[in-house]
Amino acid sequence: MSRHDTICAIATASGAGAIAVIRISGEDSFGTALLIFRKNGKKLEPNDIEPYKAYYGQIIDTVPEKKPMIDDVIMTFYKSPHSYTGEDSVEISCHGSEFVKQKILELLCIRGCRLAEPGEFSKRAFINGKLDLAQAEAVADLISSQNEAEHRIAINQLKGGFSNELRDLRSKLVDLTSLLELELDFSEEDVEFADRTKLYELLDTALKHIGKLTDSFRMGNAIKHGIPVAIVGETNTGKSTLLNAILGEERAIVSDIEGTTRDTIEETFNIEGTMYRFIDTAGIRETSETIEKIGIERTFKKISEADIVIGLLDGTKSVKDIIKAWKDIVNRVNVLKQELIIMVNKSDIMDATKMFTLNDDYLDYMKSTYEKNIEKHGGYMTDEYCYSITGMDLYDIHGLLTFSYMSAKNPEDIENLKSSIRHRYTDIPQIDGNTTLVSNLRHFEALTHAKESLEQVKNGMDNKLSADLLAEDLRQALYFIGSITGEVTNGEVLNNIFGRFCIGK
Ligand SMILES: Nc1nc2c(ncn2[C@@H]2O[C@H](COP(=O)(O)OP(=O)(O)OP(=O)(O)O)[C@@H](O)[C@H]2O)c(=O)[nH]1
Ligand SMILES: [Mg+2]
Repeated sequence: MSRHDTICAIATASGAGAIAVIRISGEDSFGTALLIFRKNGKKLEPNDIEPYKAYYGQIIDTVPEKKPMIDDVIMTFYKSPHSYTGEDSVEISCHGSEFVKQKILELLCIRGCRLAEPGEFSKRAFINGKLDLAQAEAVADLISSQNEAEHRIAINQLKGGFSNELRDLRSKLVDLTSLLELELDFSEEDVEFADRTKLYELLDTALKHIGKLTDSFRMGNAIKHGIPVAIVGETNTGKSTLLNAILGEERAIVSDIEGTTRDTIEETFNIEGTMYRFIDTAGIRETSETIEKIGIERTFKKISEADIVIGLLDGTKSVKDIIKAWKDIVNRVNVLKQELIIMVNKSDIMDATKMFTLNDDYLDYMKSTYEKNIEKHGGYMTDEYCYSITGMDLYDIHGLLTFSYMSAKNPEDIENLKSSIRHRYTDIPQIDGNTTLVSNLRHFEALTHAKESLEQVKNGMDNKLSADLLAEDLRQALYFIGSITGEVTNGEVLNNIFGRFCIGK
């Protein structure tokens, strides 16, 4: 496969449609396309073509003598370097029949084109300097965007917003490096040239900048893949029933056997325009069974990664057991960072009088926790102290006192839960075209590595390491940042990235 081949592919979605677009790119695009095209019955030569003009005509099968007409089409010609790929390119708009599309591709291949690999048009655009790597990835994100927030992130990245920030960051680091190199140049004379205060200052701004970008990943990732909502609790509390009810389909296996769900099951669902990723998990219980144990470890991991945790309790259990299960969940959630929604399930078959006891016991437990601590503090409990005792601040404890009853089998309860999810999670910022949110794992990892290298530099400076060692870590940081936009890259990385694109893009 040579990058000098002329390539072709169907650029529109598969299946029948009103029209479809076939794309050709490479040196011989004009010549090859014109071999199978007739305008008013006449063949045109590449020199006859005025680029950026649409030509109406017919695709002709020139191989068998009879020359049957395949389709009425419009051909548009783009002259290098002013095309998406930066090469001579042609787009054929034909009727969207599967047969017509395949036939045109076949004719082009007979005449010397080769079928494009996935993402090959974008890869050529990158190689020819039309887009940097982050922008090329934004093209794929734009195509797969399903809501406004995802779309905005992709557009900002495509316009170069993210790349500009990286350039900014890079130039800060280059300044740093040159200060250090100045010192290196004079190291023979044993002079510490670089002003270390200035170095610290530059380093801190760079670290802050990277920190802002890496922090945005949680949000960017939530927007791209859905806000993670983990449904957790002991076995048999109805987690899988709840997942199915939310999705409106039988996605997970439900049974009254404890430990039915062994692995996590994830499915996205849109509530009032916001995408959530619901995660059904293996029920938490003591077990010696290896596979179930692995599943439960995954549950704990999912709890820590989720933005919202739905703690599901089984209302048919005793009050004591319910409270114990409730405490187990609360202890695993970081209520300062995560939203916790506690639900007592199976209200349809639970003993209603238990609700009162449960509420009272719950309140009693909280009240006694308060009172014990308030006594210790002479009648006044600070937020910090409350946090050190309970892992929660006062406000959150009040929030936790409210828990609700529901039945996963009652559609009305499911609707209420959905709206409570929607309204309790209001963190999504208004994303305008200028907000940079990191939403790509590759970018996040590169930024994290860059941050680590910069922290090394800082440590090194604290420990008075020599300039050449510091410069080495700085170069590492520059390398990682450069890898995001593709200033430094290798074939394997490129194949990996573009291989995930669709054919024709
Ligand atoms: N009556 C009633 N039964 C329920 C409700 N929710 C779940 N169930 C039943 O409870 C049993 C367990 O439900 P599952 O959804 O499999 O429970 P789970 O929490 O996923 O269980 P594991 O996967 O084993 O952890 C099934 O028999 C369900 O039909 C409910 O709200 N009311
Ligand atoms: Mg289950």
